[in-house]
Amino acid sequence: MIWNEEIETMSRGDIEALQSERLVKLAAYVYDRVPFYKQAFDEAGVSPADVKSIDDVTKLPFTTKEQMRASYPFKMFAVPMNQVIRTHASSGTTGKPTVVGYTRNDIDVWAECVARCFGLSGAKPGDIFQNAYGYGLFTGGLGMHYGAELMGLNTIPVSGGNTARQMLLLQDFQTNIMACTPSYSLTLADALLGAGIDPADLPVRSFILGAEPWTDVMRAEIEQKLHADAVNIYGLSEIMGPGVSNECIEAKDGMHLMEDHFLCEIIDPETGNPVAEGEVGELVITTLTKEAIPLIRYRTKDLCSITTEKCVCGRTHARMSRILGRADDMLIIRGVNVFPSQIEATMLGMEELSPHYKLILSRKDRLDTLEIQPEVSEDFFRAVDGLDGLKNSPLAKGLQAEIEKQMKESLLVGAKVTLIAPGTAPRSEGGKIKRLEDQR
Ligand code: DLL
Repeated sequence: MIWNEEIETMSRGDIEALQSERLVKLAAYVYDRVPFYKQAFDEAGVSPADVKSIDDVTKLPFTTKEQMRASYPFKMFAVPMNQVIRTHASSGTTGKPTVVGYTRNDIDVWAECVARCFGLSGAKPGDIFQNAYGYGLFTGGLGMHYGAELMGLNTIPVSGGNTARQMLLLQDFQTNIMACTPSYSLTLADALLGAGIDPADLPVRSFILGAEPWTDVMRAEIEQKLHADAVNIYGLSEIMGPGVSNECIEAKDGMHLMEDHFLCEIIDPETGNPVAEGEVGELVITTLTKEAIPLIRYRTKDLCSITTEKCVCGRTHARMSRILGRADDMLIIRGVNVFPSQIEATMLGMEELSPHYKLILSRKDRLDTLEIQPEVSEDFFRAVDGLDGLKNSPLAKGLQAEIEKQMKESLLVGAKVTLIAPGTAPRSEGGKIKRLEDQR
């Protein structure tokens, strides 16, 4: 179902007019209320009066995660603290977390965006929704929760992890819609199959998967194992949380952006200049309606492309592609840019492998080297007679050579491949998965 027909099917002209009207207001709002933006506008030599339409957005300065960190915890808030009714923070693997606040209106807008995502994912009022994103400072749990309640779903706030309980609820509560990370959906699929539960017997129709990169090959595997649709949801805490965009179940071909609330650009991450429609670059988002922490041209570091081409579902909002990598976790191996998603896409097509793997980056003689450790399937492990065979058998050596060859073709740089036994690569225990070990 289309949750908000009027907004989601607006003409492109009307969307852009609404965005322009909101951008004009936003420029004045941040200039007056956030000292950080007053200074940034002044330094860029731009005043709110220069902003007359969305075409003027490129005159405005960028905002980076580093700048948000430097304003820890509340310096970028645009409203008095007594108007902030919720605070979330990103986990932040290095240094201080990034803190974001929400006014009551921000929470309502967020719920509206997420309700649209449920519509996009094939949910309808009355469905039973098992929410396996983590509740807490992470935006996944509570973000999905409010949107689900707004749509009128029976919302089960089970949170992340605890696979035995997830399986129990799936069966006993007869869940129709489930949300979790894509890597966790595979953990769950394996646990269900391992326990002799056939997912085809469960009434789950859709899995709403996001918060980490995944691929279409992985989607095929998830859908086949879980007998349900797997749709992609995108978001980030700095901008709002989940619900910035979501694929429609009809096309599963790009995530519709909530363009009435977010003005999105794709830029060349090196030069900062806009790229042509359809080209890959860094996603930059301006929040058009956020009150507590409005952001101007936030550099997400997520690499993707955007299209405004018509979609079969009837919605008119632009679609962004899958996230193809991050401008900052891009691996540079001997001068070649390598994205973990490329490595994954190459391996996921091979039936001798499970969808799990580990990457190890090390430095030898000042040269960066990449080692890929794909986990083999149970069948393959049996065929080579266990661990010894995995190291020494001609069958395993052949597979290893084949993967090395394919990697070289797709990554344009050599990588060492070491096959590992089933069950030994990292698994998601409920949240985002960490596959890269950087030993440099
Ligand atoms: O991960 C918000 C979220 C929760 C999105 C639940 C979807 C579902 P952060 O923890 O701030 O917020 O991480 C944001 O995760 O910049 C991307 O690099 C990555 N990411 C999020 N969704 C996707 C996706 C939440 N569908 C960062 N595909 C973003 C690829 C994603 N990467």
